[in-house]
Amino acid sequence: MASVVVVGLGYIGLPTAAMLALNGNDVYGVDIALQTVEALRNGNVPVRERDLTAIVRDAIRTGRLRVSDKPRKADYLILCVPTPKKDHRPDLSALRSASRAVAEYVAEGSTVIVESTVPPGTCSNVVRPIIEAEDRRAGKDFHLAYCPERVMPGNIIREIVENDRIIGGLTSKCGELARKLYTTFVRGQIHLTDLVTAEFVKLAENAFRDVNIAFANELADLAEAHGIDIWQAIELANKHPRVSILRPGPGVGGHCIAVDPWFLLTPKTTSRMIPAARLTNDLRPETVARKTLEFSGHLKKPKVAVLGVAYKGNADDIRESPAIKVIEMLQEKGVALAPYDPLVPQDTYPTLQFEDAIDGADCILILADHREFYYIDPVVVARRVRKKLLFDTRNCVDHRLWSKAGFDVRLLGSFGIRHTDGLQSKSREWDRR
Ligand code: SAJ
Repeated sequence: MASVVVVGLGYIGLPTAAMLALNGNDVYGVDIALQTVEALRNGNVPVRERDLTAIVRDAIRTGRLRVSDKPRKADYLILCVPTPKKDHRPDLSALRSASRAVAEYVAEGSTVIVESTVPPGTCSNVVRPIIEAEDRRAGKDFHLAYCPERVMPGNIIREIVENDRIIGGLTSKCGELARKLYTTFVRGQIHLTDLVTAEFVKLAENAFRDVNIAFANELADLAEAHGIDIWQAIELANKHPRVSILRPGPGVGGHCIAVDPWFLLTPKTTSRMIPAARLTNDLRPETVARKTLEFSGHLKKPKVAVLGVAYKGNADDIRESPAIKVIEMLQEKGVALAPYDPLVPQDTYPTLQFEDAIDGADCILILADHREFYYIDPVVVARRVRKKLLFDTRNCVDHRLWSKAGFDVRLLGSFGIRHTDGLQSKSREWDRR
């Protein structure tokens, strides 16, 4: 059993702390937000994630997970703090202050592990000098490793155990010590490498996804120009054993995919594809806003009911949400917006009750594919709207049913086609989960 400090009790740090505690380690969860510490001490979990509350309460009940706003000496000190983007550059202020906060608690033989997503070289050039300022040498007096997370929000508790992990060590001993800790709860394989390669790999994973989403989005526009349904085209193309085209959508949100690719670029690097993909994805909200106006714009002051303000389906996070960008663009054009989202808390973003959002609406605009939307009864909606227009940018409802209820159904990626006969591809994300 190891003693572990986990700094940052957000959607990565808190599940990590709980899983370490439930697998025999003595864990001290640390967060500078006193309300987070108080909430956890009272058994409330301020991070909304499937199964997380039960896991955290169990961990606290065993006495192996305690929380505080201050670190303490430990065998391992894990830094899981946010590294947001500011004008395409990483803001490492939280990581710097977390490093300073733990420095005095790094004892002889301790291992410092960074989990935050960082530009290549950060562990060596930012974290290491701060810890070493206490007259200690990394790799000799204490150990330094990097272990990025790869969990998918909405699926964290399963993926934090099952996913393979990459660990970069300053030295091979540093990597081995970090591996020893993660094998207490990770069932996936653990792959060792050096610090910079591990930092680079994390960013490459997300840049890969961003470029592939951009490709799907560009294909969607090409499909529309050719008058075909992109969703059917992607479903058929993906029958090829080596093709796996992702899903077009209204844009790329979240604080990862929309951010991390920029961390690969420095003034000394050149990249055409990464910025081009970012631009393609960042232009999607404008495309959706333009089509929505086209679809309902002939009405003098249309009311658009927006279903889903979260950055993606089955998430309650609105960071970099493309849905909010679409809402703001339509508001600027004088459209009356009525947002509904069953998962995003009211204090995060003001939304309406479902009935209030759809009452008198001229267009239903789906911007996040929450599972709940698939089960909305279009006959009920048809009775409450003013015009029966449905613009589904996520291909996430049964278009045959909506068309039978009298709706003119359009999809992003086949906007010119009125979907009636339900030839809809079954490519909804959760069908494949
Ligand atoms: N999106 C599409 N089309 C797709 C897939 C996603 O438009 O086919 C959009 C989503 O709607 C959303 C955005 O992209 O707005 C990002 O969603 P996501 O599901 O691709 O990714 P995240 O940000 O929730 O999680 C990603 C994951 N990275 C990869 O899959 C390579 C996760 O494994 C990472 O741990 C996470 O980033 C992170 O924290 O880095």
